[in-house]
Order: sequence, then C-alpha cells, then structure tokens
Amino acid sequence: MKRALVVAALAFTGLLAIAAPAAAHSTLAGSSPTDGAIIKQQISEVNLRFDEGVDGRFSTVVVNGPGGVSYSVGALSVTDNTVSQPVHPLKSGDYKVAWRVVSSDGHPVAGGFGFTAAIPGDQEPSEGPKPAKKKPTDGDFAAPGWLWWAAGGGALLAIVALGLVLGKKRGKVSA
Ligand SMILES: [Cu+2]
Repeated sequence: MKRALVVAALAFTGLLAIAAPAAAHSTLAGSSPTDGAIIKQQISEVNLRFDEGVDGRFSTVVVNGPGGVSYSVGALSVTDNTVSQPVHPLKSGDYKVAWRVVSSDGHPVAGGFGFTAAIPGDQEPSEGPKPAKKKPTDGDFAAPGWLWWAAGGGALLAIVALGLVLGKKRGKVSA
C-alpha cells in the first residue's frame, strides 16, 4: 500500500509538472534598454515590460555592470505590466540584466539580457556603485525558483498522502 501511495503521489506531481508549462506564464514583451542595445545617454532606470501583470513581491532585477558590481539601486516598482528598477548612473561598459518576477499565476519566471553603455564623458559618473558584500551570482536566482517548486511539490505530496490516508480510514470505518 505504501508503495502505491508513493507512486500515486509521484504520478500526480509528475502530471502537474508536465501541465505547468502549458499554463500562461508572464513573458518578457520588451525592455528599455532593449537586448543588445548600445545606449549613448544616461538612464535612471531599467524597464521590463511583460505581456501581463506581474507581482512585484519576490521579484528582483539585478543590473550587473563594469567591474561586476550591481548597478541596481533600491527596490523595483511595478506599474501595470512594467517593472522598473532604478539604477546608479551608468559608467560606459557592458551590462547584464538578470531578472526574476512572479507571474500573475504565482509561478516565478526568470531571464536575462544585455546592453552596452557608451555614455558621453560629461554624463558619466566619476565612480560606479560600491560593490555589495556578496556579489550576486546565477545561483541566487536559481535557488528561489527551485525552492518554489520544492515547496509546491512537498505540499502536493502531503495533500495527496493525506487524502489517500483519510480515504483508506474512511473505507475501513464503513467496511
Ligand atoms: Cu504559470
């Protein structure tokens, strides 16, 4: 019986895992700067436009710039479908934007893009932002995503197991 229970639970979570990508997750519809852009003017924020509303909570936009430091300053904000991340004045160089937002259906989605800043000298700050104590890595973005799935899977297993146990008990009582 125990084995059947585990198999049933695994099959159920497996079905959900297969079904999940078919559900409509928010997708990135555009950004400013755009992917691969060479910008020649100073900017104060990086904007990401999605195909539907996203949840600002648990969402992050890290803008890594020259010297491997994050140019993101303060918290992002969400207006309709657009996520705005304020940034420190850019120095000329290459930038990588790593974003992770929560879809309106509750699923995390993540991605990244890059752009190059070619800022005129008179618009360039004398200093970039101070490096954070811990440099953000790809792992920082991967972990929360996995945690969501792990937590979701764990909860489902518990629900399925509970349902089967209750069903079995009820069956015994009535028998
Ligand atoms: Cu989804």
